[in-house]
Amino acid sequence: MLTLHSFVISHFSEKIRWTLGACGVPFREHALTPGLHMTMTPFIGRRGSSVPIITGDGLRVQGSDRILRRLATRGLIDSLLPDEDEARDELLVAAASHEALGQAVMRAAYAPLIGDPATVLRLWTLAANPAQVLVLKSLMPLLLPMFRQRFRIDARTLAQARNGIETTLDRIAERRGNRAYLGAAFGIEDLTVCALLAPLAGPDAHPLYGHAEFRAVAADAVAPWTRHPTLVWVRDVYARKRGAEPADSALVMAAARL
Ligand SMILES: N[C@@H](CCC(=O)N[C@@H](CS)C(=O)NCC(=O)O)C(=O)O
Repeated sequence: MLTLHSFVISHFSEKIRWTLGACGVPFREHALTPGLHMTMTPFIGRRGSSVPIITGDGLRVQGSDRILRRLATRGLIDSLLPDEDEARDELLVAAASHEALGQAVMRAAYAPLIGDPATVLRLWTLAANPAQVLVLKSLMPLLLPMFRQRFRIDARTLAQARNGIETTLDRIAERRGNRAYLGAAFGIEDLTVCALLAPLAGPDAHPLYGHAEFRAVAADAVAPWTRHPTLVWVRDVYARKRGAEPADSALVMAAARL
């Protein structure tokens, strides 16, 4: 069986979690604790420290777009792709083109929290055991400045991130027009865009991003766009397509601790 190594709060992990669920691919989720993950992910994925990573069934793939390609090659995500080879490749390239959106959402969501270590600790320890909580708490004064520097969360990059998000929200709305999806049917690009925007959209159908506590934490970051047609669309797609998480999933258990 596949294992998805994730953070429960990671939207790039949500992209793969949703994909596997939507395609009926059996998997278990190994939810790591942000901040402490760096002692494990370089050895699990061998391409740096980031999640998501997929292992099992002969696979060891790190990076959500690389994961999608490998799953596609194995014919595991056919229901989110067109039949013809060329069109499949084009759609995977289109999905991968939203990497910058994911990074911008990450910066915009964390920027208001960087001066609030208690909230960051709460979000990062949603899947942690008590010992990990203690260790992370003691490391916070060291980790937060490192995190801020490594992911370049400063006034200039925040302004760029917010501009990028706004442009993308408008562009997606324009491209979609009155259609239900970006393509002729729900596909991997729709899922990618919706997963990467979900921390801002706060869809009811997502146990964590739709949780009142999470929405309150994200409120500052989302404020200008709460009613933007693209975020309204994301909530709608989640309602129609996301499917329920199993009651014993890492995500549901994390949401119960929020
Ligand atoms: N391009 C990567 C981006 C993944 C990414 O930025 N993941 C974040 C969590 S949302 C992460 O793991 N950050 C911690 C790190 O890089 O060590 C992908 O598509 O998987």
